Amino acid sequence: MPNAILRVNKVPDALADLVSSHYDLYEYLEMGAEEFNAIANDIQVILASGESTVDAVLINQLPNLRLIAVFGVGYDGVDTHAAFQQQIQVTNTPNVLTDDVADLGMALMLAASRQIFGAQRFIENGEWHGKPYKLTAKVSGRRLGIVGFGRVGHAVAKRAKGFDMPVGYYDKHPADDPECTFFPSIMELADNSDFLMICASGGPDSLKLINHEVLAALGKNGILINIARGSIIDEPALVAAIENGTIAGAGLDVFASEPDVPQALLKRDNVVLTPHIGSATQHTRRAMAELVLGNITAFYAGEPLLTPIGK
Ligand code: 8YV
Repeated sequence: MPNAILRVNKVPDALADLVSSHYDLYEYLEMGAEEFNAIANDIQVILASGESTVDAVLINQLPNLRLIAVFGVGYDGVDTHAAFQQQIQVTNTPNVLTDDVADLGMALMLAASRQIFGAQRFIENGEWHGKPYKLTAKVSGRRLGIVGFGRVGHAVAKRAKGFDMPVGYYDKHPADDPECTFFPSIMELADNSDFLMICASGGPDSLKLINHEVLAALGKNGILINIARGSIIDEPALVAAIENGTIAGAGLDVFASEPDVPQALLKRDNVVLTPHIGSATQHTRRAMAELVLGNITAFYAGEPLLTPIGK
């Protein structure tokens, strides 16, 4: 059986080039049904990204599939239940991107609260000649609430301590971290936070966790930051909260239906938007690519995978 790999979407070309120099790489999105059927039996590995959908329908069309290698830490698009049922392993790229994602979280928090982009537009529009920029909201020393206290959540908390911010968090279980306060519900966390930063995993368990009630609890001085998945926020509720002043602002790297961003969020001084760039530095994307290739190499060598997802 040849070493055939199916790229389902969005994995960087540099990684695809590396992979195709060692293995036969097929482009799922560029294939017609006839071509797909002709190679379906040869595919042992799927190469996916954090945003890819690898559902049971695709998995069940590939009888010799043994590995789904995800370029990203989030694997909410992969039907892991269907994969594990067929003895298919799944790998992701944890750790190597934690710093970048946490850095972006801090950048969004600072930029939204201090209105960095609004202030830049103010200069660019020539408005500084008439009046000073409006006063904004302080970051240092104010309360940060983190939703999802995993690797990225901890990295954000570590950075926030440098800003003298009291840190609270919500997760399924309290963590062993006496410097951060556990809140048993998101409502309580939101009620006790000036900034609410979403660092949780995507998927059905976190779907629309941040709804109208949570935004109301965050309140008119609160700022919401999302560096995780758009699915975690009820986006229409967020748009309404921004339009009505229910919250003070937002910093968003992820959206419910990327690359579409609600029109109502654009061009506001209190809303900072980035196009899902949490892990998108040259350094980290190289490390992620090496990890993906390492997992694929280990798979074909019959060795233990570097970063398998537990069943
Ligand atoms: C994407 C991500 O995987 O790690 C994740 O979960 O969302 C990102 O790093 C990346 O954009 C590649 O498509």
